[in-house]
Amino acid sequence: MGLTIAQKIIKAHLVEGQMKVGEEIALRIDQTLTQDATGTMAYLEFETIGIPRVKTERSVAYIDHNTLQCGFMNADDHRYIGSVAKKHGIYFSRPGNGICHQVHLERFGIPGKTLIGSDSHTPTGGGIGMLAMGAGGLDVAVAMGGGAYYITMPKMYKVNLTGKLRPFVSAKDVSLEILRQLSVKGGVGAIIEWGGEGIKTLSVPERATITNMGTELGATTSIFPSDEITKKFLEAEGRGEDWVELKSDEDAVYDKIIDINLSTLKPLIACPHSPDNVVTVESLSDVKCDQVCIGSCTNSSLLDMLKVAAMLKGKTISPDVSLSISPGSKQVLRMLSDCGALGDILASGARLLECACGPCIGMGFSPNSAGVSLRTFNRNFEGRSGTADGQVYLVSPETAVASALTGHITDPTTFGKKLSVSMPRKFFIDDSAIIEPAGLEEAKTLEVLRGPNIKPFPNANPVTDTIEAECVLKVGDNITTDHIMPAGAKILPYRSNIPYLSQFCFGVCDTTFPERAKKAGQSIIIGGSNYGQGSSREHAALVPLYLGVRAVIAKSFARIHAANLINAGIMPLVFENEADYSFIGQGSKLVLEDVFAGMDSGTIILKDKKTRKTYKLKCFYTDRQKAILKAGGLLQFTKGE
Ligand code: MIC
Ligand code: SF4
Repeated sequence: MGLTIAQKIIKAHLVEGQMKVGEEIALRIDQTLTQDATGTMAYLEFETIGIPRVKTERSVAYIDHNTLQCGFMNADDHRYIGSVAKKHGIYFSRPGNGICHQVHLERFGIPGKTLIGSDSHTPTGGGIGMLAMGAGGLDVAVAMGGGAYYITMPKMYKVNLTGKLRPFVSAKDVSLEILRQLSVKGGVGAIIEWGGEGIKTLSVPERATITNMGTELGATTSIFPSDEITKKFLEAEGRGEDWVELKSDEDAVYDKIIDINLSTLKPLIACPHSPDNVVTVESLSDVKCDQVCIGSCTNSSLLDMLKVAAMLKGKTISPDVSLSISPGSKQVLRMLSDCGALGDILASGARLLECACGPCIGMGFSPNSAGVSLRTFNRNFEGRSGTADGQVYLVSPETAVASALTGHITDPTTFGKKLSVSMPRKFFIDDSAIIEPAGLEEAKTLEVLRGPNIKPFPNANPVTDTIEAECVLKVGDNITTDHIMPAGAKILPYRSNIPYLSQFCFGVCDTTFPERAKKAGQSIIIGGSNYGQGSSREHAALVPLYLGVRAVIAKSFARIHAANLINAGIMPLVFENEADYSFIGQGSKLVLEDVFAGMDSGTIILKDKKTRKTYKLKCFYTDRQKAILKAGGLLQFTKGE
């Protein structure tokens, strides 16, 4: 039987397990990336593991999420990451150099290699044929130390593209179409391979937009073949020698095949507050916009920005709209500036922001109260923009510009004549903001610089055979890590300070949660389906751990968050009978009985002390995961090995 592209890469990197869907497999990791918001924690964990030099082929530390440096906290954390990187063999991409996924694609990504990153949009690398996955910081720390990365062997889905996108319909619309079809849960447990004749019409940045948003489907990752188009892209980056061809076998078998005809797609838009809440742009043409933001790791490539500039050229944006542009990297900004396109953007009345995540993670540019914000980003979860009642819609750069010009949501296909924008044959290469690690001898003499913002980790809490705890919070379906541990300008500077962060835990759902959890001592959270979707931030597990959460019982979990809970020593448990969800209320006093035997049998019994009713909970822990939970988390487990 033939293999898919992902199966081929998995096979070449398999260090443990069998490639059978649903079984745990361990992979050798070639490359890692971190960003600042998850990076401090990941490097503190790496230091605790105590390996002097990274064992990967390439590890890169990016600073892109929080570059504002308001106060010492952020600046100290950046200095810490820079110094730890230099000492331990990690490349350091300085603040301003760009968004990790964009820069990694440009300067470091290699087809056929495995990459894990402490950021959920790491699958962007699938645009050049990498097996690139988002992971918790601790998993990245272990991989930097040469340890394997454990995942459940995914199913294989294939999307067959035919036809060609019409003018003003773009790769983002392809992402929104697949989200419309599959929903934010549709990719869970699967790797999505993109193929068919239609992919020949898509450049690397367009492919990367699509793999980037595969994250919103809950997929383990997404991948394109590495073909002539990939080769040209790498050559244009001066890295032609990194190219290898990658394609699936003719007789590869897929668990699901989806057909999309690019020629029939219309501009689409995801309405508040979920990326799968998708309708056509034309159906919302009477909605006024207050703000438009163009950028993020989804849509900040040079190609995107050149299209934006071409549409804005000679025009002025609506006086009622505030437009921000964040190019994805210094390379993009420099090339925009050199060819004059930046001038066209600025002359339209747009504001230029730094080459960073910026508004995407609520670092400024929050909309006005109840304001309508159109964003070329990948997430529109409630409150993420920094404005609690902000109405965020996700769109393509083309729809964003058309709407910024008219002041209301506008289908860009009504815009007029076709744009003539193409990829350059050579990119401008300037790696001056990437600092190489020190050599072995120098590294020994270097000191790691720590600021007072770095506070100790929460104490490990090994799983015990009986756990008595109160249900302190009950939430519904699709709870995101932005609900559990919000980000934004006020909170992000404290990503190295779990006690401080804890005051904001679940703030979007219930501001009284932190106090109640502390008072309860030990607690349990009840969730609906797809609990913990969204980001890879391990803070969404470490902070609940700090507040005394021992288990989360849900209808189902998102992949990275379930792994982060186990890594933190918190048990993710699933209702055997989903209907039981409705019988447990906030305030219930609960007992998990015979936990160790239950971990082995796969069923743990939950008892409600008041009603004396019992419920069956499923747990699918591997031996390794059981050992991690009994050790009180992956860090303790790894140190004790
Ligand atoms: C996000 O887009 O939600 C983030 C911010 O990039 C996160 C990482 C984080 O919370 O630091 C992600 O996607 O993993
Ligand atoms: Fe940054 Fe937004 Fe991409 Fe996350 S989704 S990496 S915050 S640009």
